[in-house]
Amino acid sequence: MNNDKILQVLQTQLDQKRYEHTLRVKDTAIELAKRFDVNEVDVELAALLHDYAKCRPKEELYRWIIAEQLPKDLLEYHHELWHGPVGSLLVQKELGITNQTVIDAIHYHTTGRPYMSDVDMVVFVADYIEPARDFPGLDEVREMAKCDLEYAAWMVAHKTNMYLLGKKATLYPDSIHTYNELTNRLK
Ligand code: DGI
Ligand code: FE
Ligand code: FE
Repeated sequence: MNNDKILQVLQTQLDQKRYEHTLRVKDTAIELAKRFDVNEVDVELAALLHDYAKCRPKEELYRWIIAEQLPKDLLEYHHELWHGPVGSLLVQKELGITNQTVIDAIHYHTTGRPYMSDVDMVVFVADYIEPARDFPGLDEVREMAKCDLEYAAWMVAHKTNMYLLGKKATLYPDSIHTYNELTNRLK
């Protein structure tokens, strides 16, 4: 399936707001891939598909997690965490995607994971810094993303976890493990 066809599919899967976010993440991710010499073909496909399941009803996401080989502990955490893992499954089932690097980057785009691949990190960072985002402290992440991909990914993990702690949300284990592993790497 070529990327034009994928854009057509995304128009049917996503609402307008999410579709436009996806296009911005794709452009940002390609820019990062060029800068840090990461496989642009994998990055483009992963960025295009990262929120593939985002607009599915949470009841459907729940059913996929129950029915398929996905981590069951997701169900004990906020449903916002479900669209990455389920999306990684549905792009295989519905679009025939077989590239494991792409599948993993979609799966882990919300929480990250320890030992993230370069493609994982590019999507993780691009999703956070795309031009329409407006989080506190975002400019320093955008600056870091001009020179150090690992450090920028650390900042995303740190800021996301701080934000969640600030509102007394629970942290999914992958979110904590991502932060710990990136912190150790940067020491
Ligand atoms: O899908 P997007 O909106 O483009 O972005 P995303 O997939 O990175 O994140 C969606 C939300 O998930 C975001 O508001 C932060 C939240 N999130 C990330 N890690 C955790 C989390 N929420 C909880 N409860 N626990 C986490 O560990
Ligand atoms: Fe997402
Ligand atoms: Fe996103």
